[in-house]
Amino acid sequence: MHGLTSSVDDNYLSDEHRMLRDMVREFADNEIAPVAREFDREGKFPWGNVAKMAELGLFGIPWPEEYDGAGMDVLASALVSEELAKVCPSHAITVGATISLAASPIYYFGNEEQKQRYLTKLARGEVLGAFGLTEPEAGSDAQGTQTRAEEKSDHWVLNGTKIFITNGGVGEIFVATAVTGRRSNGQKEISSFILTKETRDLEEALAVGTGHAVDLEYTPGFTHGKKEDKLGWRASDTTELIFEDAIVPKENMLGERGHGFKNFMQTLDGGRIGMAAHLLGIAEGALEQTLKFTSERRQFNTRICDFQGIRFEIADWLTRIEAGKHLTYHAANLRQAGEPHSKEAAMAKLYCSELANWATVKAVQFHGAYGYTTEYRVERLMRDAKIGEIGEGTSEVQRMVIARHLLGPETTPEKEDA
Ligand code: COS
Repeated sequence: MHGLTSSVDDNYLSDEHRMLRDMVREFADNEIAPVAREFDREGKFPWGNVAKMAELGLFGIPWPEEYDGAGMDVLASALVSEELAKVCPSHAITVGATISLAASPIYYFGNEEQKQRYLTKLARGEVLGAFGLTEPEAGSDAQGTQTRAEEKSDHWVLNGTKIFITNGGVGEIFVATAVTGRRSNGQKEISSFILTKETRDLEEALAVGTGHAVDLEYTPGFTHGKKEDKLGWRASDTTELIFEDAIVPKENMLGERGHGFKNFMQTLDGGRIGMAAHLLGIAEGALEQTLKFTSERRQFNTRICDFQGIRFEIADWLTRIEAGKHLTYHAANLRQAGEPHSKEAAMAKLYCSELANWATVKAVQFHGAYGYTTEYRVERLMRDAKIGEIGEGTSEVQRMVIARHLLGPETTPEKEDA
């Protein structure tokens, strides 16, 4: 943290990690902090900074150099999310969703040709990407997907709608799930596909030289829907994805037929680590702002950070941040090592989402009426924190995942009868 050191960092971070962290920190302070409030207020997508982040190589951090990445690791990618989210969670999720949700399934489940064609573009930040899982009838129950893919001789025809998709309008490369048939046990057979479309903001993308690839063949029948007007993450782009007889070539199936659900669950295991880091960053950003404010603000002729009521809360805050770091960095290292990490990712995400929400409410409280105005960053961080308990699996879903590791699947009377 600015002005504070964490011994947790000493345990986990290499010199390369520290250099990356410091570089992103400097970029966020110099380039993002001055404009974050305006982009939030206007709900405007920060194309100029996206181009700068692409130039810094932030979109390719965990991918091998052969795919135009930086050849670093999952922890490095988490550090990028953490540093960006301290200053502007909207910027952080724009990068995070491209890495964890679009590039990641292509890296882990794609064939060589798909990696060369799509992953390289995402890794360079040449275009943004997204992941289509959630549907009107498939939120927490991700297997409830109703998007269908019908097999033809040399292509698939997709019909359906995905909702609440980060980077949905601005992105060009997407991975999405669809039902391709029935399994022998009668359950839906879910597969995943790579689809492409032109960015909605073509003019802005061309102006900054990022966000549009001239050599992508777009998927006919695939478009984005309405842009959501949100409580937080206001400078990030959230839209529907619409497939109307979308024609996807056979070679764009991602991974094996019928493995789409599992592949997406594994993708979300990684996404949850990125989100944990993001939420940790929000809690740290809110603490930094609060330390600054409470050591300058005086009441009753005393710096307000000298009141015990504030000191004790700040002590808890720092303690929780250190605990959140252990959970998050540990989960990142397990994923990097190819070890099981669903439970650890869920724990990190659950813990850090509750931490970010607790911390930002405290931050606003300790800023008093100032904290309730848009002049101070903490009100934006408080609004941005809320999605942490909802997106990439609600806190209830994280608890389901963690409990299943201890207790196995839930049995209900209907399931026992069946
Ligand atoms: N990695 C690999 N495989 C996994 C997995 C994981 N993390 N989680 C589940 N699976 C597999 C299971 O092993 C099971 O395989 P078999 O059919 O071979 O037995 C299959 O997937 C179905 O698993 P399960 O029965 O646990 O699925 P459920 O329908 O009960 O759903 C939850 C599990 C609720 C955890 C899942 O639907 C979920 O994560 N929902 C939230 C979705 C979400 O986060 N959405 C936000 C998207 S915003 S980017």
